[in-house]
Amino acid sequence: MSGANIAMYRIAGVAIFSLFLFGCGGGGGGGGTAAAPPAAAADTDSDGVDDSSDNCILVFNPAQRDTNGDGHGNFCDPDLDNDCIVTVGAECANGFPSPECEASGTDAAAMIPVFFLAGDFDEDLNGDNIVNFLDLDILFDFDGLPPGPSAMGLCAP
Ligand SMILES: [Ca+2]
Ligand SMILES: [Ca+2]
Ligand SMILES: [Ca+2]
Ligand SMILES: [Ca+2]
Repeated sequence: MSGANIAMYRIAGVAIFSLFLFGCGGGGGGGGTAAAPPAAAADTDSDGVDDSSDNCILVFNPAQRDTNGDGHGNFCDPDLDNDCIVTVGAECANGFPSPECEASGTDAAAMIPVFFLAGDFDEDLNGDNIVNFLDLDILFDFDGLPPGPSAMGLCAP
């Protein structure tokens, strides 16, 4: 084998070795250990409004509709008399609406004057522009509880 041939083999060997190295080093795009993403702001109900500013932290309400402006979105604000507790009362638990319920002074009673009326009422909890049994269902779910929770915390204990 001549010196020239040896030199050629060496050059070829170095080239192949270089390709091998390059192939290994450059082929891993996208692999490897990615840095941990920054902690996302909490959005418990996934409505696109961070918990830190959501007026109904546990209810999907991207519109944040709050017709009485008290910091609790309508979806979680069946506290129609604004005393920070939602009450149905025995008078309203059955046969709602009824005169006995209406005389009870509860939050359920406060819904009676606009029941089955269309409009942007505080009593329209779900925002479908009518006060009906769907809204009453929400109110019943809150019986004995404060409205919210809301980031504004107006009725926080
Ligand atoms: Ca919400
Ligand atoms: Ca409200
Ligand atoms: Ca109340
Ligand atoms: Ca409604």
